[in-house]
Amino acid sequence: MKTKLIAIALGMVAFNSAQAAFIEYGDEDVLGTGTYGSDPKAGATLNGLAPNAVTYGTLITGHGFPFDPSSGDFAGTDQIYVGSVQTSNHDGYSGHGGRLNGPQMFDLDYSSLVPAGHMVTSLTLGIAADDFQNAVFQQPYLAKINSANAPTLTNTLNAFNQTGPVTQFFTIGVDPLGLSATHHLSISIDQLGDGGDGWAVDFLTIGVETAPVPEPGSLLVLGLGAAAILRRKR
Ligand SMILES: [Ca+2]
Ligand SMILES: [Ca+2]
Repeated sequence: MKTKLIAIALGMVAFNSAQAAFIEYGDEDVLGTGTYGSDPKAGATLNGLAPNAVTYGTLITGHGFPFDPSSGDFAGTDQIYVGSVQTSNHDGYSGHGGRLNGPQMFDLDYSSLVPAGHMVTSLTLGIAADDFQNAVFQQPYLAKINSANAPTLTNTLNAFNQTGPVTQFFTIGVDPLGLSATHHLSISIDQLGDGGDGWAVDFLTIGVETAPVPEPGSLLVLGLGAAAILRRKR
């Protein structure tokens, strides 16, 4: 867990008055099978995406399988999943003994990116997606964000043909109106159909932009102060 915290710290971009930063959850290790040839996030927008906008990393990385998470891996990453109800096998992942039934759940805490008195004005979610093959096997995925159906995320996952297996990072803009006051984002990914097309996630990111929340109380104090100064000047 210590290494994960260090990774999160290193993933944070310095943030000051601009109040824009991102956190990385999990490690960039191609599901524990190796290393990327270059930054897998390059080409994707990590912060400031409009709701439901989608961008992709340019790097597509093939790798060996199967794999299992190492101790200390961020919960839900580097783990092969199949549907919550699996009645068939379409790929190597779906027959791996170490697979888990969905839904794959992520709890992403981004509270460290939201200064006191600020509100989130944009949130950009990044996912290093692996071996999503609905385009081939026609067993659709269903994704939820904060327990609500997330059509754009679902459609993005369902459009992949990651036969190989290959991994590719993408980002998606999440509507700030659907965010939690606790500044945690919960992600759920399951597979419908026969559940027999295995998948995995290598790492995730969250980028947020924030702005100060106008406080009526402080505005009142400022107004009274200004009035007092004006009175003194008379
Ligand atoms: Ca698959
Ligand atoms: Ca990983």
